Amino acid sequence: MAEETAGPAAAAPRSEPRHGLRLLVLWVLASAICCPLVYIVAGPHLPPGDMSTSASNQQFDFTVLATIATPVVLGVLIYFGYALTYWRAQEGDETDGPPIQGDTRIQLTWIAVTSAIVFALAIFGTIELWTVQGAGAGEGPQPIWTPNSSNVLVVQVIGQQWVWTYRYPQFGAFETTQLELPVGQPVQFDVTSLDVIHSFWAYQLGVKADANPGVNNIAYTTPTQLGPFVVRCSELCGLWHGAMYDYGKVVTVAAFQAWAHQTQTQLAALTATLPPYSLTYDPTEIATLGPVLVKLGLTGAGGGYYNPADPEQP
Ligand SMILES: [Cu+2]
Repeated sequence: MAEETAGPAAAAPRSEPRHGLRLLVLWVLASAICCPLVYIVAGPHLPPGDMSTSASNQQFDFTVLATIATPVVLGVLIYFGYALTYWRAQEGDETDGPPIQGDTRIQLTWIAVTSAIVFALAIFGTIELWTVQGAGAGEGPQPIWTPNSSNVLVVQVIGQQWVWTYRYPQFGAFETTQLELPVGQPVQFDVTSLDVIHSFWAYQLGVKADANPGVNNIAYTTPTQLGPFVVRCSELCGLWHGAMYDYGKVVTVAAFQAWAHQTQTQLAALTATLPPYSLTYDPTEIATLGPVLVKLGLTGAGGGYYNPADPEQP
């Protein structure tokens, strides 16, 4: 169309550069540079870090996904930049572009590539979910993955409006608002709730498990680094949902043993008033506990049960 108005200079048709080849070379080069950068440089900084085995596994998954996504993003950006540079309409050119009638080669390539990516990711995701600690998430009462160790520390996580408490059944089942874990030992979180649906989220540990009343939801991890980690509720659970925020701590095995035995002794009187350790608790029973604790002078001693019927509690 443009040829009709072109002057004699265009008598020999202007040879169009091979845009497809140029785009392909640009894309392959950019991908070859950026994919290793994303995997090697950005990967170790992706959340949730590498403070536990489950966190490391999630970081690996995110790194793989980010590396696969890199050529896709580069493809879009490079095509976008190339089109803006070379296929820009000339000033005053009001004509339509040539109609696109379909291209079997591009269509087949598109279907093959996207199918391959989707199927590969489905297989990768299934393997990662199944084999790697249930990906650090709650696996329900019957986990399909269990740690290969006889030395598993069980910590019961109890969500309640609006605080997390923890029971340690291997240490007399004392209950506390402090979450301490030993480094290098597999931990089994038994997550439940006394009232509404909460979600236990130990961010740097890469553990996130729903806390549902009447359900024991099991999640595993093994802390691999010392230090504090953030615990949040990640399920909107009422007015003070945002206040269900605290820190846990990974300590040495010796420090954990000392803390656990000391706390067990300190809280012995309180533990005696608690409902017997169980995988779930009946909320209607819990409501009667507040007055007992007040009578014993034990509120705020680490039990932390909130009793709406008790005027002494906020
Ligand atoms: Cu909550």
